[in-house]
Amino acid sequence: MTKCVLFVCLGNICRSPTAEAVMRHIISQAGTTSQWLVDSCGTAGYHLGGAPDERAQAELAKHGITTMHRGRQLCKDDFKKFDYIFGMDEENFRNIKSLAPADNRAVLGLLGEYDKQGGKIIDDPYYGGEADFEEVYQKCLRCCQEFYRQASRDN
Ligand code: WE7
Repeated sequence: MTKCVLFVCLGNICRSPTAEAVMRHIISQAGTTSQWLVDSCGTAGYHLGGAPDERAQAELAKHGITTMHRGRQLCKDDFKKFDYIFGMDEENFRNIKSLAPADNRAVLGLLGEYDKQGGKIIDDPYYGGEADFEEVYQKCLRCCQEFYRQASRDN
């Protein structure tokens, strides 16, 4: 069975496309691409069709990862399509829950819950600098690795 995971942030240009690209990379390295559907989106529709932020792309490139993602907004159908929907911060999480249908069966959570180094919140780097994008990348990497391990165990 295909495992379907959706990463969600505010604008879908920094954190969630980073998480998506990192997750794709992990899956590709493991040779399990055919078993997964991975995507990202924003709670806002501010960057529809746009490429990820240059700073997020530069951070990914440092680690040999590229992304072809284009911005899109979270919609009701996502709750039918995805098994896991992860927000980056509490505001994302509130917005995800408020769009969820009454009969929602997708697992809704924070990606940061998978961080063994604590944290829980993956902060918005939009008004930050390179160090903030680096931190986003490292958190996404730790969390996606741990999520991949857990999701691969319970089939
Ligand atoms: C962001 C953002 C992020 C903030 N990515 N934007 Cl200027 C704006 C207005 C509505 C929706 C979006 Cl998405 C954006 C552009 C894109 N990560 N973070 N804006 C942000 C952060 C803190 C306080 C205020 C804002 C607009």
